[in-house]
Amino acid sequence: MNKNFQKDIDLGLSATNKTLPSKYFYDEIGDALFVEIMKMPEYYLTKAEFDIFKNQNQKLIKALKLETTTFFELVELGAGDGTKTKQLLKALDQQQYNFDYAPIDISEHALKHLKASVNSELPKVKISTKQGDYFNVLADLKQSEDPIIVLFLGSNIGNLPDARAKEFLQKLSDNLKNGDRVVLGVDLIKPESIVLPAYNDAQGITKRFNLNLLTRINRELDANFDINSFKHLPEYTEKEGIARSFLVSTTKQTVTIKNLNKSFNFIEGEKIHTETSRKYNDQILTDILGQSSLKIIDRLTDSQNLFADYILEK
Ligand code: AVJ
Repeated sequence: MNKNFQKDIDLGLSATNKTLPSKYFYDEIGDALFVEIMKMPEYYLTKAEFDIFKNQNQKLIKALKLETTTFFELVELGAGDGTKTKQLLKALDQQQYNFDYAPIDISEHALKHLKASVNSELPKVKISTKQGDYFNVLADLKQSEDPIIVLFLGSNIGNLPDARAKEFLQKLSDNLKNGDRVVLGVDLIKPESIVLPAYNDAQGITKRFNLNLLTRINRELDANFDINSFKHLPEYTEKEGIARSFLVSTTKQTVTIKNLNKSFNFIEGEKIHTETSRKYNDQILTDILGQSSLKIIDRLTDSQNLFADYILEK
């Protein structure tokens, strides 16, 4: 784990255009900051998708054609705290659907929490948490005859460049049977005046989230990044539909990472690309689905048309 971290940081900072993988935001502090991000007034994504799961769960159940099943496996990739999903679970439970809820996460801690909260709030729902790699777990589930419904929410796919998102969906499709369905939550392309504040909030929480990556490198790789000489810079154009976050060196400086036995030079104004958050429309998603056998069969949006949950079928 730490070896991969070391290697990825070295690779990213050695590149001509410096970059660091966004997956490393999520240490204990990063997890807590992301919870704060989801509560920020500017961060519309979570609220919009919650609106869909709270107010349109009947439509969602219809779109997923669940009435025709006697039993299904409801698998969630990267479930987090399950706030949105619990709205759907509640509706399914009230209507006496027969299903297993199987959240998959790499964090044992997150799964333990989720299990406890589902058990107490929805005691009749059968939950079997699975820790590990998404695709290994899906490959196991595929062995059974039961239909699988996969939830991949929160526009988490947006962190992947299009080519990688394509590979991800292809791999997901490979691990499903014909007729299995996917709920893919994505943020929609919209004006800069709405997107940019979501990544540049007034309280500076996103700035702390971004800078925490350097704090983490300092701690885990014995480095000496001066947090005060880097600033948070988000960018977005509606034409491209991709938000990007950078850390910008405000001065000419050298940073030493002892665990790598290396120093990295920064010129004044030099950027480190730390995150890509892609926004979608039908065309872009269709292109990304490409040759995979997943087809769009429906699409639900929140009342303000900010966010979409696409229903895909293999
Ligand atoms: C969890 C990947 C969907 O890209 O909007 C929030 C992460 N980064 N603020 C996003 C994030 C900065 C978020 N995703």
